[in-house]
Amino acid sequence: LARSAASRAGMRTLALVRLPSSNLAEGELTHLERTPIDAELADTQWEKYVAALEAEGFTTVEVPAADGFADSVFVEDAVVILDNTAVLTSPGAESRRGEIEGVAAAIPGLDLGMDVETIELPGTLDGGDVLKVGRTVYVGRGGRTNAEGIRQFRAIAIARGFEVVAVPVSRVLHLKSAVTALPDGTVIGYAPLVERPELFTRFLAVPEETGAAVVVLSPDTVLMAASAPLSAALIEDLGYRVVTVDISEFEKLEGCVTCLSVRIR
Ligand code: CIR
Repeated sequence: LARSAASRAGMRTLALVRLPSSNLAEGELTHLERTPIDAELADTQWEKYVAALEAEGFTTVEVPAADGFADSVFVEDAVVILDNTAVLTSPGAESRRGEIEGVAAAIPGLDLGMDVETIELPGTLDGGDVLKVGRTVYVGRGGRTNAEGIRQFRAIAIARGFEVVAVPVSRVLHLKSAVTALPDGTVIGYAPLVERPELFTRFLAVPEETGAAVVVLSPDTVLMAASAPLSAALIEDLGYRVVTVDISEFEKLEGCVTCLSVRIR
């Protein structure tokens, strides 16, 4: 039985995931040209992504599929977890607003007694723009998240003892397309896409764009995309174990490893 350090330590490790919609290929594109999506391969990659989380000790919970919502597989954008509070987001892309209902309905079923807060229009905020590093929450202000969304989010986060730092994002879709954080809090990113690296306490540049995204699986293990072998090698050199998954079909839609799940500890 594969059990991660996190689960051995008795930490709660749930991950929300959502089955790809049958119209996945019609997902939103902002910075990339549309290229054909192999839907069958996407389903296989998704299953392997879910299997990788489970192999590392996560219990995955499937949010009922939102068929017809092409981007619904990117479930991270719909909800942000702050301790015991689920913040339902207000997607910046109109085509994605219908994704929230199903995620909202799934929260009570987790049986965690979570508080629920919501970001309301005209505020917009995508979960992909929210990066938590300890008690600091970086929020990207860009194409999907607006100032009013950040204002609402800040009030929710500050009330729960988090510090909120807003970061401009214009070169990529979401803040977390450009930067994520290692278990020790070092923020990693692909420098040409990071506008203000000095906003992060510790910043480390990685050599590939898709190498900027890691999912923390435990204090010593991260999940990365197979498309970033040089970045994976760099992170292994820092003493981490790197688990890789091929998510090529989701990368064609500007998705990365983080956005395919919501981790709840
Ligand atoms: C979108 O444009 O909304 C989707 N095609 C991709 C969303 C990726 N989400 C993320 O990085 N958090």
